[in-house]
Amino acid sequence: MAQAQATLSIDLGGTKMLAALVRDRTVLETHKMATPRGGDPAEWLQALFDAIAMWNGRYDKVGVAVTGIVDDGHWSALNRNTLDIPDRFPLTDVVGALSGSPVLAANDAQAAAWGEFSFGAGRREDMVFLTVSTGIGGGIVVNGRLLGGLAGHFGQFRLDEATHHTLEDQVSGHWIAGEASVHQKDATAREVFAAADAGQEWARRIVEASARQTALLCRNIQLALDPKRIVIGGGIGLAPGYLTSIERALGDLPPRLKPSIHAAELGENAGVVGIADLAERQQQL
Ligand code: BMX
Repeated sequence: MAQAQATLSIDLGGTKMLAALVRDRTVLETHKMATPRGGDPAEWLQALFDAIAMWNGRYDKVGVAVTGIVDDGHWSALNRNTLDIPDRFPLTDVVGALSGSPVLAANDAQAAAWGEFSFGAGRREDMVFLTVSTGIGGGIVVNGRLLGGLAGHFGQFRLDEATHHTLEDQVSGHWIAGEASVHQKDATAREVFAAADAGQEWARRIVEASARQTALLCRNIQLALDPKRIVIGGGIGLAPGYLTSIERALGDLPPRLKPSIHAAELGENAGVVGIADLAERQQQL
């Protein structure tokens, strides 16, 4: 009997674009590229589809998870520091034309939340997923239902009425790299973690400051939603030592108020696995 076609999954974040062929939640092949961060999203997507042209004919539907908000198939940024996307970019139309297949699109962190809830560290319990990445995204699953729209956009919480600074502007990978620039020119967030690991005090302070803010966010999420689990992913969230720093910052909390923190088990595949499952179910958010 002929094998069922796979789903083409795309996870387009502020730093990288990950494409994968996924069948029955199994990632068969992946291709990763840096997100260009300049020019037009149609050009980024064209470059990605050129790079995966060898997969043509192996998929019959597409799931696209993107940083930013997707309304009626149109993609917009909430924070242009994370990725500068023109307002209401026609995402599903453009990907539909490039792939020739039906397309389901959603926010990247919500898709990853669904992946972790269904097949990873969420264990199919009420959960909140947090990605600490270029920005800070999130997804909420309650009673088996993934909340769509703006729900889970914790990185957009405002800290300050006067400046409109967002939480992610003081926590995320983008912030970590910016803070490091006076110590090491053009340092990436990854290089800051390496410097902290090598014992550089300035780098350790930046990483700790970010982890403490994330711990505070987890405390507040627990009070708002009381999830069974908070699952943390993203390049920063899963960087060595980050979760331990969050746990340390939560150390003194009374047990009833303490969030149950878990590392994302699907790692960087959470988004592609989650959006593949949503596309297979044709589950619009
Ligand atoms: C921002 C926001 C979210 C996204 C989150 C993580 C934009 C462009 N993105 O809060 O929609 O989920 O970043 O995105 O406004 P990532 O690119 O860091 O994975």
